[in-house]
Amino acid sequence: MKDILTAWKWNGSVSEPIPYGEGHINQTYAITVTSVQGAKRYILQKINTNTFKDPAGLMENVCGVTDFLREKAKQRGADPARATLHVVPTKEEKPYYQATDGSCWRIYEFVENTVCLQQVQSAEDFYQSAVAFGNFQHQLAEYPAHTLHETIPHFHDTPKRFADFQRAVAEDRMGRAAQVQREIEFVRAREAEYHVMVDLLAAGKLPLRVTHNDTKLNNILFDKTTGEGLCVIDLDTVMPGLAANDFGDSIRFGANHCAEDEADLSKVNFSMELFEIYTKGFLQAAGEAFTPLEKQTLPWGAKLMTMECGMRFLADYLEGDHYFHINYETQNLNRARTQFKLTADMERNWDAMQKVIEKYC
Ligand code: ADP
Ligand code: GN1
Ligand code: MG
Repeated sequence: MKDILTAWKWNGSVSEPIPYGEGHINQTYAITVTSVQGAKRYILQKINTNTFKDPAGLMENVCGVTDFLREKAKQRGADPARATLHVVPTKEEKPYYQATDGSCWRIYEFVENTVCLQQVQSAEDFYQSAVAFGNFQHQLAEYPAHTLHETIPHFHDTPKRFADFQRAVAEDRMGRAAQVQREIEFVRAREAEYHVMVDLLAAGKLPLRVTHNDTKLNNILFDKTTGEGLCVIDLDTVMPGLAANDFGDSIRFGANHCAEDEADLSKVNFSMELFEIYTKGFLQAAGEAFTPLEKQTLPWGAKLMTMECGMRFLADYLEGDHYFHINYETQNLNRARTQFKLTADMERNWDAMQKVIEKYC
């Protein structure tokens, strides 16, 4: 990896990269550059090119969006260095480096004095994350969407995800399907619902917006001092998408008090209180621009993002865990089970969820 780092110009000595963070897709490291001025940290990432087939297009998106958000931060008097990611160009002024083995690497300035949360710790954190993701979408409303590359085609196309899931079950490459029949049935039983949002989009009833598409709590850095949701990170999936999906993915990950792979399902409970807090923050920040139907369909965003993620985890478990990084054998199965438990809870709370949305419209 030391060789990789020579692609950048450093004014100091560069430390050994240390694995960092808990992302499921890229390989992330922290590095420290020490000079007479002191120590400065950076984030080094190996872009997962199995997932992202067009790293050049992806980095064009990232640079375009971060430049745009930096300008917005300056206009509102915020610190542009902390309000968005900052790509460090290589010696050749490129936004990433492609090594001789084909691997692709990028470096971001490390946003210091921040925390990244793997679980909601307080209602206030979750509210802050809602405001940050809402603002992110609101600010990018004027971004020229047609210039964005679609970094993963059909990313939130739930019927397509279901078809992929069905294929994984039929192939059963690892011989694991027999042990997870209950979970497979849970996914199949909801087939008719997977079309709801894509059909509304296809019928021209929902608008495409510039969305983040991976709005997990750990894709936000919070200011350590003020607790403010400071910087939205992980911009690899910024593409035209549905507002309800950004809303829904945050709900799936954050509106509960457990880890995404919690094995004890009695601890996995959808929290209506957190759902309401997120709704309030998200609609306060971005709701003004939404159509009535967009707001009405937010609960569908929550349910479908949760089911979609659950079927993706289960499909990956059946296929041998080649997509999401795992630390132990049944991690993707555990992740799938938490999503199904949360979905069942949402179904029981469906009317109450609609009422919460109405309250903040
Ligand atoms: P992945 O796509 O694998 O999820 P992320 O881009 O989300 O990768 O990065 C993984 C983790 O690294 C984040 O959750 C966060 O903890 C940390 N991280 C990423 N970028 C920065 C940054 N610029 N400053 C500080 N921490 C960062
Ligand atoms: C992945 O990259 P990361 O860890 O933020 C995945 C999301 C899933 C999420 C589940 C590009 O997000 O779609 O919702 O895991 N990202 C990609 O935790 O597939
Ligand atoms: Mg991430």
